[in-house]
Amino acid sequence: MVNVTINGIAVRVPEGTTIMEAAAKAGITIPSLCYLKEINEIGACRVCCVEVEGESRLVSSCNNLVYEGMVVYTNSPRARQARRINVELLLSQHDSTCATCVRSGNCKLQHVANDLGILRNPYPQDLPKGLWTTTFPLFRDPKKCIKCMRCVQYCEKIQSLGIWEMTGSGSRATIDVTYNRRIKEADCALCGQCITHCPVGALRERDDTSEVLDALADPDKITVVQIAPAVRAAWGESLGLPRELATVRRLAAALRSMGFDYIFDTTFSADLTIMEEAAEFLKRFTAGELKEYPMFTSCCPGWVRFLKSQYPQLVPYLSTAKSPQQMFGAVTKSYFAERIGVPPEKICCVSIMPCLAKKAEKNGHMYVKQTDSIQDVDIALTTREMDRLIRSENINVSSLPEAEFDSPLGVGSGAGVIFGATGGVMEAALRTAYYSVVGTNPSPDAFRAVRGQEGWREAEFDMNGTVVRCAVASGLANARHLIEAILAGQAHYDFVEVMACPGGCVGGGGQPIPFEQSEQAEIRGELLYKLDRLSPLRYSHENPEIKALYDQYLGEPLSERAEDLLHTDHNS
Ligand code: HC1
Ligand code: SF4
Repeated sequence: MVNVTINGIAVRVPEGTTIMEAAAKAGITIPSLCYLKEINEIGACRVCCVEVEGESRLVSSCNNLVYEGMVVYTNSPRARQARRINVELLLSQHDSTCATCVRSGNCKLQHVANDLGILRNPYPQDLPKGLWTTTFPLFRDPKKCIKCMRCVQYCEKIQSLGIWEMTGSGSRATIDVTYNRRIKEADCALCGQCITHCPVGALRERDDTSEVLDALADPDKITVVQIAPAVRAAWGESLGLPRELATVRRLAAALRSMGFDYIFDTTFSADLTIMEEAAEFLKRFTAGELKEYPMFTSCCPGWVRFLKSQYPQLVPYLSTAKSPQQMFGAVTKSYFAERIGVPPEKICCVSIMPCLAKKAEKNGHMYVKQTDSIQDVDIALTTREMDRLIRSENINVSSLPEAEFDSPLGVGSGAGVIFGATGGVMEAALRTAYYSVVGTNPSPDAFRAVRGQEGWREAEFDMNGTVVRCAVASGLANARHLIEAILAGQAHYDFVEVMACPGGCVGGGGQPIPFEQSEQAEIRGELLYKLDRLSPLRYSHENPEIKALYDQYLGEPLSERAEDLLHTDHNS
């Protein structure tokens, strides 16, 4: 332990503690812009600089460790002045048009500048030229970038893709796509994590909210909206709603007051995915097709993009099941369209997803029937875009009574809900696979060994004397480690779930951005597990609306019609 004094307060902290952490222990907050614990500790922004007695230069507090007897002043005149100048210089290269910025109110630079009382900048503005005009779902505004390096480090260290790098030098230094590529030519998985870790508005999703408003205003369109499992765990955060008020039924009420004709739950089609994916797994497993490599889940489009670009030789091992988002669209524009007696072209299918990659997934060879050209899903919004729509419509959500989902695509099981947390797809699939093999339900928590936050977990389960070896990974660097081990023959599995975002969809790149950047995935995931525990339905195969869909329309999992509507060819 070491003893230090910060602003006159004595603290005792373990060796290896940074000045910033020691200050926090003393109840003193040191502002910062670039710092991300264990990911970006480079002191690039110089906002966290402090004065240390006996040192001639100011030091950055995020990456300098305390030592015995250290005396620190976080707000000495020198430290305060340097912090202010550093922020003013950043502002001189930042397009501070806050009123039209998607991150206004949730921007660290805005916050720090305001806290420092910077009301006028003495330095002339010198903004970089060029604006990205692209339809790619990820959008970058160089005029807002503060070169903090968070996106560079996150994409490199946590997602192992290294899409961003620092280019240019001096005042012309900026962040751009590596190897001089354009973003759509790079191997970006569209996980969106660089957006959620950007402290300002330099990175954002393509905004598709006006398309939704157009569809809602079109009298010839029937608007059908689906809400993804993970959205219910986070949507209220950026609206300032307490968790007990931010229920999925209150969100359904908000969407209804916006004018959607039908409000459904992607949890329904998560159950459908389980029916198809569990059947596919058992078929491939018993046919001996998985002796060399396992079957991989296919519902996370960030992961599918990653596998296609990094390990194309493993694409045949992806489940052919479409994701719940796409299955929902396919069922809406076939079974449901027939039930309400309208042609599928009249339906506009909107999805609310915690994810950016869903915007690309819906455009990638995802047609209702494999032979036609009607897209399953028309518009995919992130949770953040949906929150913005709610705000722009001035909906006072907390005063809305909860609303029910519509039928027949509105009932989901607890197994479908946990899709949104890492390990949830595996657990849900095993509940149904076990039932198919053994003929009775397992305990709903029989497969809880796949839960948790470690980036790569494994478990073995016995099904009527047959051992099924499972692994779960979240975060693409973890997925890469797992795949390298499989390819090297060091790891052997039958069934593997991968989610691109750490913690699964609850931590998705389209979710509300927590102001302090403390990761929210674990807390949100716990909420989904609680909803599963409380659900009267814990098995996808017991969902009455799923049973009716098979009885009335699909026949059985992997039937010809199910293959046509619910499966895809990942090579097309
Ligand atoms: Fe996900 Fe999925 S779990 S991919 O995170 O399989 O986005 O929530 O909707 O499609 O169900 C996302 C979440 C989501 C799909 C499901
Ligand atoms: Fe990297 Fe994900 Fe950002 Fe793409 S979206 S650049 S993969 S962090």
